Amino acid sequence: MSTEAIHDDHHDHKPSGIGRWLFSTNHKDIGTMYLIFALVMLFLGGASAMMLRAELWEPGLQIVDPDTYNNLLTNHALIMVFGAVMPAAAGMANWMLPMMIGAPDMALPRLNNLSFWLLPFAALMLILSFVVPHFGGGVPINTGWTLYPPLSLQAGIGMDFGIFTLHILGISSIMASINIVTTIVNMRAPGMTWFKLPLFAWAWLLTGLLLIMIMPVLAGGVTMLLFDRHFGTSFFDAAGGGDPVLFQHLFWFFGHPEVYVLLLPSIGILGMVVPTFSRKPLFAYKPLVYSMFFLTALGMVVWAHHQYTVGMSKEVTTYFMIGTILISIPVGYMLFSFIFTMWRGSMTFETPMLFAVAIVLMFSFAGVTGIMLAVVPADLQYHDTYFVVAHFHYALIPGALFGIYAGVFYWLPKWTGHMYDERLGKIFFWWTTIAFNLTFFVQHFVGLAGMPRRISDYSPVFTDFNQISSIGAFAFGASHFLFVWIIIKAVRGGKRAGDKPWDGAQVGNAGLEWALPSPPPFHSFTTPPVVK
Ligand code: CU1
Repeated sequence: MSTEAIHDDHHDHKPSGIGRWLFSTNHKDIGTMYLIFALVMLFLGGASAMMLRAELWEPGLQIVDPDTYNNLLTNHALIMVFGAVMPAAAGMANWMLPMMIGAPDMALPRLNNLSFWLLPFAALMLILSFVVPHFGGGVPINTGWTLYPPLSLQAGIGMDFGIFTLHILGISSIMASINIVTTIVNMRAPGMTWFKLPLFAWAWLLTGLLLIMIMPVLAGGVTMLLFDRHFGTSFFDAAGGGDPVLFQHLFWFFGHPEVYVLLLPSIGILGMVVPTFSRKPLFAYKPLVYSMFFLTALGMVVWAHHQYTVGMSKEVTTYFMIGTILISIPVGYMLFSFIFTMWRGSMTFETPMLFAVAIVLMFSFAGVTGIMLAVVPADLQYHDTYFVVAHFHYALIPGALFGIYAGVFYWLPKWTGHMYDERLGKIFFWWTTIAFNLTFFVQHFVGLAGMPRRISDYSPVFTDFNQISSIGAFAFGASHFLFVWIIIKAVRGGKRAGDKPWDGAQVGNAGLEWALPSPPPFHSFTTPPVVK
């Protein structure tokens, strides 16, 4: 089908009212729905985190029992990973990718609709998994997002709802990934060769491929869990000759690359934001793309660094240790690439750039604690302590969430046609950044001092630091009302955004706001460049 034909097809079919959204095959509408869904889930996941931090305000149990605490903790993780970060990144992919590569829409628009509309059902299932145990459904999901047996074999019916939630999410992610990969491979405008792709497109190509490789493994793992629970198998049940450690391998074969699924789209966003606000092309674009490939490939083969304590052989743990430490090479490369892009640039510090600079600093810090955790004898000490919690929140909040915020502020003018309130944006940046550091920095210390994670109570010696952490968390949560207000304000009005809202310099024929070594494609928002 030619490009024109696809175009016509879309103009023929234009439902109005609620139908516009229910039956939408338009990448911008679906992108908007993904982003709104992600925002709602961010508040739900945030609310569970607030309850955890309230419970941890002082020693002793105040507001929830231990099982409910662990259920909230599981929900917090699942909602943030699958409900907030992934859909937000998918929403940005939907909005921006077709325009970046010069395509009229996504390659598979109807599949796109289905990928999105599965999500509300997954969310409903997850909410049911939380509610049902309180109506005689047995023990809730008290395992954390890792769902390790034997605990997950003993939980009540809530666990089955949780497993179905993951099945639906998995189907949705795989379909969305197939769509994104197909779009990037097949729908590029003439002249948009591989090494002219914006970094965001590269990031999503690799993210999509990763998801296609890992989601089926998680689906298989939780299906085996379901069979152990109801159909008399014993894959993971030692009493029947099974092995619970097998589940850990299956889970982390998915789980470690999943971290990169969360990080890569945000790295792609940095690849757009940093050149624009430095008014220089991306430093070493090609090696940066290669290092993303290296990161993706290496990320597939280091999973067992999450399970050093289960008694694997010395040779195996050494392999996983060395593999994990090697990952600091591509990650370090990316960060230096962004630093050298900024180097001697005409930098300005609007909200997206503030987030970008903060990400480079705070994510590097997570890299350092990551190397500490990769070292086997050290990890045996840190395992299951708050040090791990502090580490991955420094990786994921700057690395994934702040990257998404950078993207939201960067593209809000293109999405809404209005400039957001820059003053409020800057307040939001400083508020979240300070609150985030307040919450998680101290957790390194309680962790090193031995405070275990995933436990609703703690020794009184940890009270002070936990209260600092809770104050930070409440401030972090509260800052998001400002975030929503900034977005609402920009949607409703404000200064009109021009073709190039950020005054990104023109380098040759390339607008830096697309951070391309090539001209922006014709389907973009920007005025088409002069064709030679
Ligand atoms: Cu990992």
